[in-house]
Amino acid sequence: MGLLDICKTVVVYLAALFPAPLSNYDDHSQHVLASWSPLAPESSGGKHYPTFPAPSGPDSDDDFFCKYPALGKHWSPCSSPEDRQCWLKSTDGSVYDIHTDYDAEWPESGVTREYYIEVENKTINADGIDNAGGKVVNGSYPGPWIKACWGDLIKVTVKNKLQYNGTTIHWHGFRQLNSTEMDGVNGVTQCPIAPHENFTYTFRATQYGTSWYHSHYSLQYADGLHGPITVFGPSSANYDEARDPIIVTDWSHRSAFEDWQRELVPKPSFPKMNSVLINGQGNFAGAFERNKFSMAVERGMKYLLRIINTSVDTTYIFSIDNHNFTVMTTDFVPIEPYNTSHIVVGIGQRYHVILDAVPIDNGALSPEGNYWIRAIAADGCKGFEDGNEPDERQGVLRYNSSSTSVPTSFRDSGKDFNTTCRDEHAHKLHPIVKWDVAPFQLSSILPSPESKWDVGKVPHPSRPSTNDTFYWWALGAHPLWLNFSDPTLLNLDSPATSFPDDYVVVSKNGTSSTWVYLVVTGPSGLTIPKPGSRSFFPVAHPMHLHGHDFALLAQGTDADELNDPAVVQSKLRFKNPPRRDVVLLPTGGYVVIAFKADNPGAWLFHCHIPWHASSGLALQILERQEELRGMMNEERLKETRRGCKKWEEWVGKRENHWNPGAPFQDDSGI
Ligand SMILES: *[C@@H]1O[C@H](CO)[C@@H](O)[C@H](O)[C@H]1NC(C)=O
Ligand SMILES: *[C@@H]1O[C@H](CO)[C@@H](O)[C@H](O)[C@H]1NC(C)=O
Ligand SMILES: *[C@@H]1O[C@H](CO)[C@@H](O)[C@H](O)[C@H]1NC(C)=O
Ligand SMILES: *[C@@H]1O[C@H](CO)[C@@H](O)[C@H](O)[C@H]1NC(C)=O
Ligand SMILES: *[C@@H]1O[C@H](CO)[C@@H](O)[C@H](O)[C@H]1NC(C)=O
Ligand SMILES: *[C@@H]1O[C@H](CO)[C@@H](O)[C@H](O)[C@H]1NC(C)=O
Ligand SMILES: *[C@@H]1O[C@H](CO)[C@@H](O)[C@H](O)[C@H]1NC(C)=O
Ligand SMILES: *[C@@H]1O[C@H](CO)[C@@H](O)[C@H](O)[C@H]1NC(C)=O
Ligand SMILES: *[C@@H]1O[C@H](CO)[C@@H](O)[C@H](O)[C@H]1NC(C)=O
Ligand SMILES: *[C@@H]1O[C@H](CO)[C@@H](O)[C@H](O)[C@H]1NC(C)=O
Ligand SMILES: *[C@@H]1O[C@H](CO)[C@@H](O)[C@H](O)[C@H]1NC(C)=O
Ligand SMILES: *[C@@H]1O[C@H](CO)[C@@H](O)[C@H](O)[C@H]1NC(C)=O
Ligand SMILES: [Cu+2]
Repeated sequence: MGLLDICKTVVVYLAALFPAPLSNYDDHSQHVLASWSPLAPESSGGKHYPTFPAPSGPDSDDDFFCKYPALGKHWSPCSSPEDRQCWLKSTDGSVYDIHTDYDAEWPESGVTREYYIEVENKTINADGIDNAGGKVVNGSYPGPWIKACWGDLIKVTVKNKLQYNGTTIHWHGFRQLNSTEMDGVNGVTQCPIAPHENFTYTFRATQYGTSWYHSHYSLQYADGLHGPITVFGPSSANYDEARDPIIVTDWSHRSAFEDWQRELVPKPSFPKMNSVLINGQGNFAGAFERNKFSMAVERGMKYLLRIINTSVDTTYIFSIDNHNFTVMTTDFVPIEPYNTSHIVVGIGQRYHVILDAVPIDNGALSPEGNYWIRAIAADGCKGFEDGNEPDERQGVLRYNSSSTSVPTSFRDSGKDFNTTCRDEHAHKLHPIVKWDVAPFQLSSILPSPESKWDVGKVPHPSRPSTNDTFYWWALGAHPLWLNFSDPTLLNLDSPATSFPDDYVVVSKNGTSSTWVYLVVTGPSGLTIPKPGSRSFFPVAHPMHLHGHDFALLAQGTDADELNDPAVVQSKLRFKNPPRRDVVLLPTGGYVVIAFKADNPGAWLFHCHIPWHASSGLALQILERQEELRGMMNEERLKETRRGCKKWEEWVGKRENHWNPGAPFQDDSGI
């Protein structure tokens, strides 16, 4: 096929795809910068470039297109139901596909996806009971779906309409390569956005897949302040049609700010959740049967499902009766596809799976063609009162979209179905773009307090409203406690050692090929706290690193194994280990992770259970401070400084006019 033919093909394709005038584009949710006009390539100097509908699914507005004006006419789209591995190909044989090393290259599209979102108070009734302390994005829970295509620049202006809280938005799992100031962590990369003010986040989608954005201000995300975000790109397995994200979460009827104080006293009064929701819908004690999430499918089709766990305190096992899935990503990392009947989704974790819409009972439909979609709270990782666990039957898969009947299907009772709290087994997770991690001797890093962290509880006598009977979670001796007004990124001239102990700054230098290794343990040890000493509790923690995917070298259920480093050494996987951005630290166990020092920045590493993060279970990696200081020139820090100025003005005013003298910050800040 000649060049001209390809151009013609693209034009014909375009004509077929753009029946309506392009002004449709300029809708409320997204604006594509109009330096070019996709509908009229001829009128813009005969410039052609790949334009094609994103696999966004029938449930949402289906006029979202990926466009690559910067690539030009030699490129064409190559994703089809028969080949989802391909994304873009050029006449000279180059491709962007599932094998592209997205750490190093991505298609720079030349497109900026602009969004504007507002953060506000709202009473949320998700399951039949009001939560008056709700906080939401654009009035909806979960917030609007933010979309972009692989290589786009994403630009989101966030306006804070809360009366009494600052806010920030963190783009979970986005690497923020060369854009650490856009990571959205107050006290680390910025000051909180003051009430009535805004902040514009600009960053490139170098990875693709599904994630979520959420507030990193104190406990806000638990009150509803989050939403899904997808970067469209290739897939390791084929599907016919994509569906909207499926967001599974636990839910409480009270604001997390009310429950927070209960975390700071010993068991059993720690905060409990009330129900489970799929896409913001659930039913508490049968109150709201009609609200159940439902998904209609056509027999024989293959669907891409995007599953996100935005929980506060619960790991779920996701399954659909009589159906298996093909799993093809972990977080933002494409993997060799594997089949399973159920998937364990930890807090903050995401999976792209393919649902083959053929029930597996000899292929026969159940009489009504309806099957339960289950979100089972994992044994050992549920944030509910004992005996008060919500119904696991949280949604319905319907082969007949007009049917309203209640499924009578049963959970797969096969031997494989295991509801223990754990991650998906590492041996199943093989990234397509492989990393070979440089081997190292565990015995050489274990003694280093900068490399080995033991999750425990410590007294925190200097904090407001605490005394020695209150225990704070920490990765080391010091629970994290940030100063909202004084982010790390505005202190790069200070030596790493001069940061307050409360900032838990861990300095890592090197080059892009230097590996950083971290060992994190959750010893069981003492269960009865002793005043003045560190104590350990057997609790699982989903640990999340900002700024990087990490390789999971080992994950074990017994931290004592590390007493003999040789035992664990032999278990370390260096050749293409699983890779992701959230890992479950098993109860009483350990994880060994590694990442490349290829992204100078200040990156939080923390437990994703809000109560634990608020009480200090976090540290920050200050990666290549010298280069970072060079990168963060005044031009780049303009938005950061503007935000801090507004924040300080508001804090000053607030102290004069609202509850003067009260301690303002009630937790670590994150
Ligand atoms: C959020 O709401 C504002 C105000 O109504 C609107 O302008 C904006 O487009 C909305 N954003 C999204 C992503 O839907
Ligand atoms: C927002 O919620 C807080 C606490 O839940 C409440 O004190 C405040 O009045 C609310 N503000 C608005 C504007 O609704
Ligand atoms: C944030 O707002 C909540 C009410 O929704 C309040 O309880 C809390 O103290 C506020 N905290 C900060 C640090 O703004
Ligand atoms: C990092 O970003 C800045 C501006 O945002 C740009 O000038 C610089 O070239 C980038 N550096 C790299 C290594 O990409
Ligand atoms: C953001 O705030 C600035 C300064 O307060 C203001 O000039 C600008 O119009 C605001 N932008 C939006 C989108 O609200
Ligand atoms: C979400 O993550 C939490 C914590 O790891 C876990 O307990 C829960 O089962 C997960 N939910 C799903 C749907 O996987
Ligand atoms: C998964 O199951 C499907 C049938 O549902 C089959 O076509 C496919 O080959 C299987 N994939 C793997 C990786 O086993
Ligand atoms: C579904 O997956 C399970 C493994 O998790 C396997 O034992 C079973 O054979 C699969 N069923 C089909 C029809 O693929
Ligand atoms: C689908 O469900 C509707 C409502 O229950 C029913 O009237 C219709 O016959 C069903 N269609 C099929 C093909 O079973
Ligand atoms: C479930 O998985 C856990 C952890 O992997 C394992 O210890 C346990 O034996 C399994 N249970 C069954 C019934 O297979
Ligand atoms: C300290 O904790 C004890 C036990 O919970 C409580 O009785 C006491 O009032 C607390 N003191 C302060 C100053 O909070
Ligand atoms: C990393 O470099 C910074 C800046 O040069 C220095 O202050 C810090 O001590 C170094 N960190 C380590 C662990 O050597
Ligand atoms: Cu935790």
